[in-house]
Amino acid sequence: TLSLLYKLNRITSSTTSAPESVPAPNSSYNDKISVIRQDITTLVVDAIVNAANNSLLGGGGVDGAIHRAAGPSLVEECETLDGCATGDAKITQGYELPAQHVIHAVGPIYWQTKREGKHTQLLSGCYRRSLELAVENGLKSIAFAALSTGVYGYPSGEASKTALATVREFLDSGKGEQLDRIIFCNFMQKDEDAYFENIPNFFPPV
Ligand code: AR6
Repeated sequence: TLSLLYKLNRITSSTTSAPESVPAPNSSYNDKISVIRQDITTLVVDAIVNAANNSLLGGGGVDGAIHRAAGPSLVEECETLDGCATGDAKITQGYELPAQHVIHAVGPIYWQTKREGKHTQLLSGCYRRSLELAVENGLKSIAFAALSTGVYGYPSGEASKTALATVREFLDSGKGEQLDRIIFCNFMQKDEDAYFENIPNFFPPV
């Protein structure tokens, strides 16, 4: 639950100097960002972001866990959506989940899309489209699974950098003003570690 979340400014308080290319600190951003390690299906938030596939009809990993917890109405709504392109996202209700909505994002398969040099752009698209959908639907809190870092093979470090850069860019654009909580919800220790390592470069301590 949200009581288990912890604030980024505490996480990064021991960080020293950051590289020159990083964005300037902005305390109002850091107050919105959380990194946790938890089962995403337990979160009480306005939307959780699922790591889906092009069919949107369910699968293994976090997708399977979300569909099991949401109950059969979720796949019924998904059947009406006509799938989803890689790098894009679609929103549904949350049904039996504690989260109000599910945003189904389709991340890139790493080894396929890297060959074409499209992996970064496609993963970034998932995060940006999910944030846009949250704003369009008047949502205030959103929790992302670590998209593509499971069976789709995206390395955790690289994935976390793309996720953090895209969220920072979205907030810098001013479009994310209504969002008061953006959560990176990890399941594996390696993914949480990657966030802790990279977060100070995108959300520097104030
Ligand atoms: N809560 C939060 N994160 C989780 C959970 C959970 N309950 N379970 C797993 N993860 P993956 P992908 C993490 O494989 O790589 C599906 O079959 C997991 O540790 O679920 O984007 C879809 O239908 C990893 O960090 O998704 C697609 O076909 C992250 O969720 C395909 O897998 C994503 O791992 C998508 O592959």
